[in-house]
Amino acid sequence: MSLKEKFASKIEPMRNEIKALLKDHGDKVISEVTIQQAYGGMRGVKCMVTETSALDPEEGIRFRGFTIPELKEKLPTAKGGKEPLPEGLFYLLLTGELPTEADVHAITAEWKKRGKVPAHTWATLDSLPKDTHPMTQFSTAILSLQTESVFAEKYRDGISKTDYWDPTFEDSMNLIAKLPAIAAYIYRRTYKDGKRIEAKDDLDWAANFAHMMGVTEPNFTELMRLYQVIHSDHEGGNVSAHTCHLVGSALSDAYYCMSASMNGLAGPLHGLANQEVLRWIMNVKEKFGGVPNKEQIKDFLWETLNSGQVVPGYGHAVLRVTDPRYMAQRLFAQEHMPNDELFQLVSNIYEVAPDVLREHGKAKNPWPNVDAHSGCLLVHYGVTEYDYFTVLFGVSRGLGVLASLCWDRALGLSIERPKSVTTEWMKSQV
Ligand code: CMX
Repeated sequence: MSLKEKFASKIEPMRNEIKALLKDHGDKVISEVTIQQAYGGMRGVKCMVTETSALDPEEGIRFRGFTIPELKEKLPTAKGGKEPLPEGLFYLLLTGELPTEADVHAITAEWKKRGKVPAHTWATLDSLPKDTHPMTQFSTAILSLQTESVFAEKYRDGISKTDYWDPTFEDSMNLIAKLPAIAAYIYRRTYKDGKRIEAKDDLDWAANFAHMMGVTEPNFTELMRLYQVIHSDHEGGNVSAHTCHLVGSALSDAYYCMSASMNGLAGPLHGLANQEVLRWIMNVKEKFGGVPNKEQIKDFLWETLNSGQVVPGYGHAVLRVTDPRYMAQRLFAQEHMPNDELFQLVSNIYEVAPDVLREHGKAKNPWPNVDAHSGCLLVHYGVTEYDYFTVLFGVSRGLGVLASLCWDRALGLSIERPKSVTTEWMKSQV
């Protein structure tokens, strides 16, 4: 059964399940909202549904019920490789089932077939100054692809609401297929010779991404597979996922949604934190004229906090433990680059920063998140241009937010329109 057929087979039972839930228990109260939450980013308010993954504060992320170590064990890998293939993760996110090797190969082939980027997207990128931030380039290129939207065309022609999922699936598959080539070209034009490297027929999606970036070290290819899996999804309330869902709720197509999602990921409190971590590390090295010792790291952490800045890569809105995505990357480093100078520095920061943040007393979670670790792995393989790092995150995030968008349309979720109130109204309540 193809991925599309499998997804289609899941829709009707899920619709019926939700219909029954709403009929029998639609009035059940699942969350209350305080004034603090209304001003404080709605933290903890349960008011949206995302099927693809769930985040437990004490345990971390589960993708359709599976932890990262479980995914590493259960998802198909490339021949000779050990890391899970992102194709398999996408299958899991979309269908809720683990794929077979054949399912994964079929997706690799499908994305290859859909991977050709139209000339006007290359021209759009070429029209931007080379020093345009890579995330601006990425979001702009994705938006330029909106000309290809099957959903927009079908909607214009008059499609039934029950069929929205079909062109949304087509748009999502077409877009995911093109993301690596676009992201790789942004890397080539911003930092390298500006020439595009064509995809190879015998490579999987993440391996082709590495190849098109021009980074051929086999362990980097493995890193890319792992990286693309673990950055994909973090339940629905984070800025990039929520933005995709919100924009999609107006029936904007997958290209509008994904471009908007990437604009949210580009914020320094969200995905851009991975570049900020590296910038912070370079600053600390520069200040102390080399690799700093733990005392010097501690001093620099305090200097950062006392100047009113956040320590990038630490803290989280939901997590209250070390991010399992951090741990997955740490394990990769321990296996492949135990003596790497930057990895050791990242490890030393890990030993010092939680105590400093606890003493500082503001952050509810003093532990590192995913972004604290990714940069040192990339630099090890020569991808040193840290302003680019969030694009790598963005390609991966596409897998999660677009799988969710397909479900949003399959379930016919409503246009999002929460009620806002004024401070005057708030005051009238107390
Ligand atoms: N350094 C300094 N202060 C921090 C902090 C950090 N790493 N993390 C939280 N705080 C501060 C907050 O800014 C907040 O201060 P105010 O009361 O002055 O507003 C206070 O501690 C309480 O915040 P919180 O409830 O613990 O955290 P939030 O849910 O508000 O924010 C996050 C979460 C991730 C934005 C925050 O921890 C942060 O800014 N971290 C650094 C940036 C970062 O690494 N972002 C990446 C997150 C992962 C991702 O999305 O990619």
